[in-house]
Amino acid sequence: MLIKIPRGWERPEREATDEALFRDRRRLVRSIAAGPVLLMGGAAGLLTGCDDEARAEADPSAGLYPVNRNLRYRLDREVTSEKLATTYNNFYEFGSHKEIAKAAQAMRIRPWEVRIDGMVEKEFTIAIDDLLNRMPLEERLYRHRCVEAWSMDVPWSGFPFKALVDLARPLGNAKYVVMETLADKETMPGLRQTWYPWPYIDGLTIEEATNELAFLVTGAYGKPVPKQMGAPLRLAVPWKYGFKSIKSIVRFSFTDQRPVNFWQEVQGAEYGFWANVNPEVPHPRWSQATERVLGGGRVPTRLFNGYGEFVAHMYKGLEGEKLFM
Ligand SMILES: Nc1nc2c(c(=O)[nH]1)N[C@H]1C(S)=C(S)[C@@H](COP(=O)(O)O)O[C@H]1N2
Ligand SMILES: [Mo]
Repeated sequence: MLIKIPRGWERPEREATDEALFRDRRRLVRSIAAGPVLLMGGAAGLLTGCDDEARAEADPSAGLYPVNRNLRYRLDREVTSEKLATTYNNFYEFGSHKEIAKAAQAMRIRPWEVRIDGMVEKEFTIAIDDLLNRMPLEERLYRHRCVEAWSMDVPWSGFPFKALVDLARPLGNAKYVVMETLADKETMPGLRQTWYPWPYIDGLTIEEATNELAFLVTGAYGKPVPKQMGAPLRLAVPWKYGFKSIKSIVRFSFTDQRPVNFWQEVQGAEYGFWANVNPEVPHPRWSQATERVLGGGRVPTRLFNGYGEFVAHMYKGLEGEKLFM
């Protein structure tokens, strides 16, 4: 992300603790899931002779797609080719460059559990396939504008974030929802770059999360979303810079404290909490006036990435805040 890396960055104790807890949970999850995975693997193994690792990764959600497109959300450009969108990615857990698609295939996306905690009526953990079965899946065409000034247009499948908030039942005084990405040292070489504040986190106000545009992505191009794009569950908030659209989510925490997101922690002078797209507010090191469309030319960037009619009202009265970085 063209950042200047602060050397010798020390990661806070709380994160080390979280990760230890997380690893234990994962071990537990694996042992519980061993039964069904072995059964499934038996059949797959007979047909393909694939190894244990590959068997455990058969994606049980494949049969859910394609899903119906919601025509309320339209593009004024062509959909980006699947080939480009799936081979030019930002996913620092797998490396700090765009060619991480192959490395990301090492990520294990089953079993996968999502933890809902913090200021909710009752904390709980739900397996991704149970979540998928309970959520109303649809397809939406969304623009995506990276803070680095490139963009793409993707047919995402998934469900409104509001449906997850309704399931979570946050307490009345919760103001934010903080999301966290898987942090697995075994499969994510980027985690060896210890100056980054892993795990990747980001957050929204609950008003933003329940805005009709906030979308939790489980598929892309009519199939389960590929690992490099954030399988099995990633966010799409198209009016904000791309770094807010956190990938491979394992946790949603509800809180009354505004979180410091991953990029803010790395470089607070350049990245903030709100990160709404605005062509008139330059990044400290480059202009945001235009963007390079993947597979296309350079075009003007639009306020709120063209989604002002859906979201601008949420920022009235907040003009004193750094809404656009
Ligand atoms: N966990 C995690 N989520 C992430 C990132 C990341 O490095 N790690 N990069 C972000 C950035 S900067 C962008 S532009 C988008 C890129 O999504 P894409 O690879 O599907 O295009 O993912 C976002 N989500
Ligand atoms: Mo980005």
